[in-house]
Amino acid sequence: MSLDTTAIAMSAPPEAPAELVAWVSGVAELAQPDAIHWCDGSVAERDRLYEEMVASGTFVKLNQDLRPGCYLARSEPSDVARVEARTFICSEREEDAGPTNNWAEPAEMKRTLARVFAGSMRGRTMYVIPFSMGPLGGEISRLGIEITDSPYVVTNMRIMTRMGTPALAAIAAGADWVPAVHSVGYPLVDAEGNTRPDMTWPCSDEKYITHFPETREIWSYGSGYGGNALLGKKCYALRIASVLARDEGWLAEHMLILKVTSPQGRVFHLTAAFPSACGKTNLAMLRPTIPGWKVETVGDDIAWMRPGADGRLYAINPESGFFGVAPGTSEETNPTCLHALSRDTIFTNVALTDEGDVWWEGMTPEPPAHLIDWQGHDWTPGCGRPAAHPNSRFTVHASQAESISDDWEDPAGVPIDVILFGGRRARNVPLISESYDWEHGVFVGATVSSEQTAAAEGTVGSLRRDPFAMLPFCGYNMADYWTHWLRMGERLGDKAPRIFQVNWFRKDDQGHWLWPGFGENSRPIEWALRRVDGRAGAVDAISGRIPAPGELDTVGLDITAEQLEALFALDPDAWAAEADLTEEYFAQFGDKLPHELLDQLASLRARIEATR
Ligand code: TSX
Ligand code: MN
Repeated sequence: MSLDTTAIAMSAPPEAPAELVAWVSGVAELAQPDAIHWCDGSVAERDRLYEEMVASGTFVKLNQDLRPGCYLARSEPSDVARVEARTFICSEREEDAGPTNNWAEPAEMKRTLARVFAGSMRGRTMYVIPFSMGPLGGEISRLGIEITDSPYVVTNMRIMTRMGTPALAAIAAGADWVPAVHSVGYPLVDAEGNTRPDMTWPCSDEKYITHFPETREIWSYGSGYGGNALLGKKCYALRIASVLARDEGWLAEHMLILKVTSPQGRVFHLTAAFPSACGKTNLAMLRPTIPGWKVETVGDDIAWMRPGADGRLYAINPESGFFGVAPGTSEETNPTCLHALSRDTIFTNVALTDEGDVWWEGMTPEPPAHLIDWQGHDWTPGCGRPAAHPNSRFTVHASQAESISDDWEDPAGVPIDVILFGGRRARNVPLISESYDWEHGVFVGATVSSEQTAAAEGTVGSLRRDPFAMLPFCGYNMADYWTHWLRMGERLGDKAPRIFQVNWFRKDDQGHWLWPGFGENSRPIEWALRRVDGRAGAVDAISGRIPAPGELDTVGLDITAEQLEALFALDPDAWAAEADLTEEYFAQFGDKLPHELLDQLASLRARIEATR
């Protein structure tokens, strides 16, 4: 039995503005839920949803002595990651989505959505989630409303965003908000009134993750997982926000944010963009090995940045939690993260121990003798299957990281001194290299790449470009995005952050890591910060300015002179070959490619020739 308009209006909190109630009513009339619940964000509401999900089998309550406040969800095996092939930018003009996005004509996509959303919530409760990306009321922060039929989404959104009554109050006070509609696409009642039992992880084979940049709307259908369903994150904070940022003169970036304090007490902030599988969350929680330096976490995934009154670039973390990949997280790789997961965490698709605790590959050197794997089956070491899904996740509040910075919720943001661009490169790219200027930095960001691992598509060793680590997340034409970065540099002038390229993943000819990584990454970062201070020597090289001999602090590090040299070796032939690949890569953007990037390619080639 679906609700009538009066019942829908009655369900709304008194402060909900008429325009919002009308929109919610429209979605309810389309999706026909049995009930509507407006989320207040309270602990009582959370605990009620947790209990309901335990009762329905969506959540396994973990051993509360070992993991207080922790739960495990297991997804359908078909719904384990973001679905880029089903992600669409529905701009009026195809060229505004650009060659790196899937485009769909907006009116046609709206017809498709009207079809799939019709009755899609029958038999379910529709949740209305008011949320703020960024501290409530902050200058850089933004509001949204997600409608969803998934209680799993509600409880994850409560960790990942500032969700509930205060966000609704801000909307009621007149602030702009982005509407986002989500359905798992598994109605429990069909049009004829026939019912079917629920699944522990309802979803649909047909999936649409859609963005309307002109009308600033998000509609997501068919998946309950991560960035497909927690619409504040990739859909809003990156795809829609990148469009807002272009139009309003700011930056919405796929970057972590760090606060670094020197032994002298000087405070720096940096942001860093890395493609997937580079250990971004590990860097966000770095424990520096150089004595006297302190590194603290502001964010691990997304940065919204705006020029402040003093002309500098200020960043906020629009999120309030970490939705991180579990496998590989250990006492060795990221103790800070592991400790954060000791309580009040939602785990998705990790393995369950006989004691009611969690486990994943890489958590301990030896696996337990028996587990229940991510699909709910018995698992023993050597059975040939991973116990946790490789993309299994934790959802945890940012405040639970002992490394969290005291300024992580500063509504004004933190002033950015340095921007890092990273990639996973066995060859060619040095440990660290400083861009000659902002334009060169934009070129470095635009050409970011990682070598293919066997798991991904394509051949091992070939380059996969991921410009600014934004390939799946830019809500408009990537070439226009580069132009926007160039314009931002002009506006920031000499107040612009300095841009560096880093690579923790270089190997020698025998395939051994040349750099120990992890906490030792504080050494190249320290060099970058000394550069900002004008106290570190550099030499001009093909890639940029690299540390002058003796300038990288290697005191106490077990590294040979040959290894150090190999970390910074630049082969002109290999760089010339890569410049040719960059030219090919740029060609797909046609006339939209800003000429500055072609100028940078020419400068790079001139530097290569000068070393021959
Ligand atoms: O996260 C990583 N970082 C960044 C840390 C702040 N990883 C993990 C892989 C990405 C998911 C790294 N792996 C890093 C790194 O800097 N470096 C490496 C490669 C590496 C792996 C192991 C060792 C050395 C380098 N050493 C031993 O195993 C003893
Ligand atoms: Mn990310």
